[in-house]
Amino acid sequence: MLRFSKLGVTSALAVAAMALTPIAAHAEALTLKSDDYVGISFWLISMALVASTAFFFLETQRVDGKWKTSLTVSGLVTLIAAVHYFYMRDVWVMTGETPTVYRYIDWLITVPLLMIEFYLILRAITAVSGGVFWRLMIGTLVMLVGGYAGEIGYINAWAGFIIGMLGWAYILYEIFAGEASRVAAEKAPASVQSAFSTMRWIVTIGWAIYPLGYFMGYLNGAVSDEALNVIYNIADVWNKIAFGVIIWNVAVTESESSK
Ligand SMILES: *C/C=C(C)/C=C/C=C(C)/C=C/C1=C(C)CCCC1(C)C
Repeated sequence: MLRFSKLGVTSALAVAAMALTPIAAHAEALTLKSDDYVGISFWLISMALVASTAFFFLETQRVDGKWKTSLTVSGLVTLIAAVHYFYMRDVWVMTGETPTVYRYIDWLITVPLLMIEFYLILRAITAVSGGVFWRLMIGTLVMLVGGYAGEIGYINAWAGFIIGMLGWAYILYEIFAGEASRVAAEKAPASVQSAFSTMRWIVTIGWAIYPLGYFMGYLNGAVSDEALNVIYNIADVWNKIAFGVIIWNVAVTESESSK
């Protein structure tokens, strides 16, 4: 018979109580209103991110060893985003304010991981230089640090925007015309080439939503906080979950074709 020690049960209960306390204390303010569409979008997407995480992690069992890292990274992206979404949802539901700090912390961790995916899917099929990895990392950091510094008023808002745009341009150059794109075009099998190409269009079109949000929401105030958050939330489904699904698809296709 399975036996639990008294100490084990007590500490499990204590942890559960600790985890629930902050929620109970703010129970009133935290109730999601039926007409709070932004709050509802935060909820829906949190759950989609949780489900995607379980899916990506479980599916690592199905693919060849060399594809497991890419799939694990997809799951890490959705896991980290899910936790941030819980916090962002609470900030929004309780205060009605845009959770800028949590957004940027989430971006600061998940965007480099998304960038690493370009490197990982190439490395699964051929030799790639570490330079590809580092250039993608540097572009990402310049983009995010510039944007954040501008958004919190640490530097001029326009200067932050321009620095961020330069970082993004550098990333686009690497994946469309730099070494990464050459390796994909010359050495990758068809399925990897097609995944690579879809992924870079996500980085072009799907990612354009964030600087547009910065411009319309922050620089010229043409878009409300409500609209901005819903748009960012939908963008994240595309840029985090769909991006992961593309990688899952190529990992499964390549693993099955090598059997
Ligand atoms: C999952 C989250 C993702 C993919 C977030 C991506 C964020 C960006 C591509 C942000 C880009 C920005 C610029 C290109 C200019 C400056 C302002 C930023 C940081 C919003």
